[in-house]
Amino acid sequence: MKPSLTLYLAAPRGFCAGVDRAIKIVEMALEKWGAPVYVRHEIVHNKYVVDTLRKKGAVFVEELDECPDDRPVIFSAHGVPKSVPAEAERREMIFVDATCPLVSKVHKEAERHSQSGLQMVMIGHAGHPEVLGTMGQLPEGEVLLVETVEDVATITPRDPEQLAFITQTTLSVDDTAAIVAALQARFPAIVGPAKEDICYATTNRQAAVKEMAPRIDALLVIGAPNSSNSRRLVEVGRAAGCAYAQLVQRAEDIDWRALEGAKAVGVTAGASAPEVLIDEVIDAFRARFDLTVDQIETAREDIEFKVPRVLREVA
Ligand code: 2E4
Ligand code: SF4
Repeated sequence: MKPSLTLYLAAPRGFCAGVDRAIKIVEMALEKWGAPVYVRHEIVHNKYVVDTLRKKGAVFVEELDECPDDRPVIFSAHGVPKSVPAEAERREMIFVDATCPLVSKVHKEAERHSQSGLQMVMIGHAGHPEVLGTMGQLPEGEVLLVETVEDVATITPRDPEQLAFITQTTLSVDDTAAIVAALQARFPAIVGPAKEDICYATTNRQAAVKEMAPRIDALLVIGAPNSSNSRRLVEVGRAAGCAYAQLVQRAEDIDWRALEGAKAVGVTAGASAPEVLIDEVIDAFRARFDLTVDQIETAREDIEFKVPRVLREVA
């Protein structure tokens, strides 16, 4: 007799429109130009996705100087500093930018504020490729980074009256609200978006986790350790009262002993985790439990982003 267990699947979960588009761009580039196609940085932060594309002929590198001049290169969904397309142009390379349009929107926001004479404060995680890409839209020193509420007290802007803020798209909605409040308290004149620049997919996945938290004994988030939005889902689960919330890349990572005695487990997936990995996790549960699967849906998503024009004629 297997023990009984209810698995709650969060909805929305997994791929967002920006990830879907970025993966399509690599696939279409391989069709149009043949292999190898170079990709600067993991197209999205998921080993399964990267390994699958590698088998089709994508070559993943960290920097442009690892690419030859005569093969196409794709920039990852997280965005790139301005210096990267500039260098690709100088080398007369074929390049396709797979930056999510919602990240590009933040890039444009930063430029617009800077052109009107404001210095930027970016809320985000140091070293993350999206943060490097967004800060790299402006000259060095034009963007001050804050990661925490405490950091707000330490920054020294040129003119506290001439400031604007932008954010990374994958932050915790609640943590960011606290940082924005601290910025507004210290710099009352600071200009910014209505709330922050966290995208719809990040917001929706966090809301679904909050909704399921009171019903579950444990939460599993399918995603990679370098995936910011996935890691935030674990934190949101813990903050919402889930004593056990864990990031897993694959079913083989599940710590079954930690789930002993659990009657209800929640499963969600970061924006870069494909649905096959969710299916794999469900199958692993089914092998061990008398399983009931239920979905907790808090929003529907129907956003799609077009691929760049250069790839549109590819079937
Ligand atoms: C681009 C922007 O940013 P994060 O580490 O969450 O990236 P990941 O590749 O896991 O997710 C897709 C993505 C890409 C999210 N925002
Ligand atoms: Fe774009 Fe949001 Fe997806 Fe990031 S998580 S790729 S910003 S839609």
